Amino acid sequence: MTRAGFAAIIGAPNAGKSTLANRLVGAKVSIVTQKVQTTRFPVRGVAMEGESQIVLVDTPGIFRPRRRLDRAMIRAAWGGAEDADAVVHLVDAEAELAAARPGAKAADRRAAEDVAAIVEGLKRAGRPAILALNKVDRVKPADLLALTERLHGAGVYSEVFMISALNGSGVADLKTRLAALMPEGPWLYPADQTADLPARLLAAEITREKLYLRVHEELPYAASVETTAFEEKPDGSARIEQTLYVEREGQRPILIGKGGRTLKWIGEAARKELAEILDRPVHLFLTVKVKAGWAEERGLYRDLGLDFDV
Ligand SMILES: Nc1nc2c(ncn2[C@@H]2O[C@H](COP(=O)(O)OP(=O)(O)OP(=O)(O)O)[C@@H](O)[C@H]2O)c(=O)[nH]1
Ligand SMILES: [Mg+2]
Repeated sequence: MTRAGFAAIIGAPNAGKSTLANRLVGAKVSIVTQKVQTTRFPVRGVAMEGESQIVLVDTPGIFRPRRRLDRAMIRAAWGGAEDADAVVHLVDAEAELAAARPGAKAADRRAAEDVAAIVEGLKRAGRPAILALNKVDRVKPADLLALTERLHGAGVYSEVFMISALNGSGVADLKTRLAALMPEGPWLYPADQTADLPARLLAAEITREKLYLRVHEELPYAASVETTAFEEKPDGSARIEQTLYVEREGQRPILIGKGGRTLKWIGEAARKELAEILDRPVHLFLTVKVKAGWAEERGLYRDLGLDFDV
């Protein structure tokens, strides 16, 4: 008898949600960077485990929002959890432990505050979640035990898993558990499908990932990527045109780099990966434009499946 359902992965920015989604699916469905707030909208990935189909919903990190895009991202993350058959709260165990030590870094303290706010949110929602402590490859087992006890004490978790989304340890057990939690029913996707992002959006995400990897500080948050043309050529290759938006004129030269070096690196890295994912040669053309209000445009939110008015 087959099972199928949704499992949402929620958590603070940078907890490793997209890494875990990719690991469970066994393919890259969501972009990953070392920077917080990489994922901007819920991304689905399809994992199979025996007769069970688990549709993973990778969500944007939940944090204290500042701008409209932040609020929409967080609303979407909680929305993903509300609609799911299982909710995994992923916690960066390394950051959580570091935050409790004297002289902790601001980033770790912020991550711990976000975790506390998510625990409150889960309490209010009144539904049990699975706690998954991530990045256990970076912490001592003894510390992990104390952390588990503390978080479990909040009374919002049905069970705890200790995993490394990066090296895969513990992920198989979590997957088995999620499979068992899926309701009986027919599969929602063909068994060989792993992702459901439209090719244009996936292509834009890959380029955005490279931008995040290459450009630092505030710029990634001031940038967005749009695929403006996606053409299948008769020779079997794909011709893709994309526009990279930044908010201010001063950001344009940073994104382009000396002699165009930065943009070239981004384009080359994105092209390589797209060729792999699409399994065909890719010709990628990038243009940089300044559009102060891109993050205030209704159309963007619609395209990403985000709510504009939150
Ligand atoms: N050491 C270690 N690093 C990890 C692990 N899981 C994820 N990471 C790293 O943590 C960083 C963030 O990973 P992401 O998967 O992008 O995190 P996210 O929760 O999706 O982040 P947002 O989309 O910004 O909310 C990346 O540099 C990952 O390589 C892990 O188990 N161990
Ligand atoms: Mg992510």
